[in-house]
Amino acid sequence: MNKHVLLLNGPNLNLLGVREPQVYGAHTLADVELAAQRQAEAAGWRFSALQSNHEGVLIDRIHAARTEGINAIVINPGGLTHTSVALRDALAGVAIPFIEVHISNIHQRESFRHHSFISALAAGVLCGFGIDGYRLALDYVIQKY
Ligand code: CA2
Repeated sequence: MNKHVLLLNGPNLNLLGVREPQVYGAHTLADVELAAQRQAEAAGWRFSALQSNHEGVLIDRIHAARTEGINAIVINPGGLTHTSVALRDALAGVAIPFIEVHISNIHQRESFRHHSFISALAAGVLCGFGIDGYRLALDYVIQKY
């Protein structure tokens, strides 16, 4: 059976390409998801994606990923990165390898963005590469898992 990767995006990332292009660039979330789908499928992987503005929806999707046999997760949790013990517990609970992606360099920004509740559990963390971070994360997933 083909390997399966899940791309998750958290709160407000539906606004990509619509607001704050100086921080997050001009590409939309649909552009990001389509490019990731093409990249995954070209490598023979199955691809699923979800963006939600709701913490519990993301947590439920992570739980479902375990029963579906998802092999790896690429996640940009948005602002939940800096606040959510519950999201961290969900990722720890399913024990699926994941890569944490941030479009902006969170370390160049406000100090409250410098801490991530999930980084210590991540296989790797990419930040500051713009939307290329998603492609780089997926490259790694495809060669590693
Ligand atoms: O740099 C990232 O990818 C972030 O995860 C984005 C989050 C922010 O809270 C993190 O600190 C870093 C915010 C997502 C909001 O996305 C927007 C996109 C376009 C316009 C407005 C918000």
